[in-house]
Amino acid sequence: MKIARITGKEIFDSRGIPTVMCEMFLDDGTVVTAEVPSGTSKGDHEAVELRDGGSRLFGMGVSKAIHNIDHIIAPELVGKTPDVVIADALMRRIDPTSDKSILGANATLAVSYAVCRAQAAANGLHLFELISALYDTESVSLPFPYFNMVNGGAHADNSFPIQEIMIAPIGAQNFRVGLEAAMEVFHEFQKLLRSKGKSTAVGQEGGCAPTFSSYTEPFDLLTQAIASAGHEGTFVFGIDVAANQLYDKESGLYRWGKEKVTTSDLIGIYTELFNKYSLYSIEDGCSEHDVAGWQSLYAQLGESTQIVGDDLFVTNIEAIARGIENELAGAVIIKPNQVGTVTESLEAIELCHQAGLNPIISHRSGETTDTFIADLAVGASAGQIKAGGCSRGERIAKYNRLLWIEDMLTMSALDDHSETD
Ligand code: 2PG
Ligand code: MG
Repeated sequence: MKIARITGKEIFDSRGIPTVMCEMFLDDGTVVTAEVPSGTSKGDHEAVELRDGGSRLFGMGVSKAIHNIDHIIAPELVGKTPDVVIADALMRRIDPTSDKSILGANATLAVSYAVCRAQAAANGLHLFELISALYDTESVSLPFPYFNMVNGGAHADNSFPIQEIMIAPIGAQNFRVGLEAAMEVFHEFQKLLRSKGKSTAVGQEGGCAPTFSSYTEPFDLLTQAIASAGHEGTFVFGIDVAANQLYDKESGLYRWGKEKVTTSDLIGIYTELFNKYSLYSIEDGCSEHDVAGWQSLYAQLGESTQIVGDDLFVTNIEAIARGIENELAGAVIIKPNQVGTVTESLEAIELCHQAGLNPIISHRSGETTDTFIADLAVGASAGQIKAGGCSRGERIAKYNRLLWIEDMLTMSALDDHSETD
């Protein structure tokens, strides 16, 4: 099967901001599509999202990226067999910059995702099976999920300093059971907020975003909601502080509510949260510009809790390698749009696995209903995923895809079992 036509399209993400879609036609009539996400709180060294500038759509249009798909990338791929390793290598040759600033990572990732789907279709594989073959995994597994319950920081207007409070079903025996329990907690949490006269409106990632009286209040309310849902002992907490957003490079201080705090004050807050609640994972606890802060955070809490780098690493293998060398973190957020191709995302996952770091596949705050990351998490057996809250279609789409994959894997395990009986 060969690629017959590729077109880029400007669509909108879950925030109402333009993003890129790629439509790919194969010569047997198969059509696949792919849509890319976009972040609100970004690392300084993420690959470039090409935007038009000017006044249309506040300068956020992506027609330049679409032009690059239609007129630069498509002519090179049309007539060829869909092969993501070859396609990604070709795009990296056309744009050898370290940040994809020529083609735009929004253009390259849309094509990279679409080529994967086309290659899977051409070979009669599910997307996660293709990714598993590319990554050479011996067996695939469902990821351990982090469900976003509270949105703050740049993802909401509630002045809550922590961008995300997540709950993770450590006691669930499979993905479906964990998701069901999280849904029950979410509804109990909304009920509780309502009873306290607080808003149940959600932020960008589907977690609630009311005003809280202290930084510990949401943890107390969530603990109560977990108990009312009958799931005591099932969940641990994860947070993404997205501390880049709180950091002042001049003073070296962090904004924490109305206060300004030092790195060691901040680590003190995390230690308090760790001691009081089951804080299992802390993402971007320090700014990427506070490397000494990362070192002391990891040295102080790295043994007892998962210290995760997102803006610090931006899915870039050189940055991850520096993190390993300098002992900055024990886990790495993997966001394909931070690097711009599936191949580079898999390289980053591989480096983590080799070095004993935990890769965590992640959505962005600006999402579409594209579910590629669900297949990526399973196919590369990444181990963990964060894909948003228990509301908003673009978040639930990923969880529904994971439910579907789990069912497929269960059915095929049952089939294998009955064949050997
Ligand atoms: C993050 C992400 C996703 P954004 O910081 O981890 O939760 O947010 O896409 O805004 O960077
Ligand atoms: Mg983050």
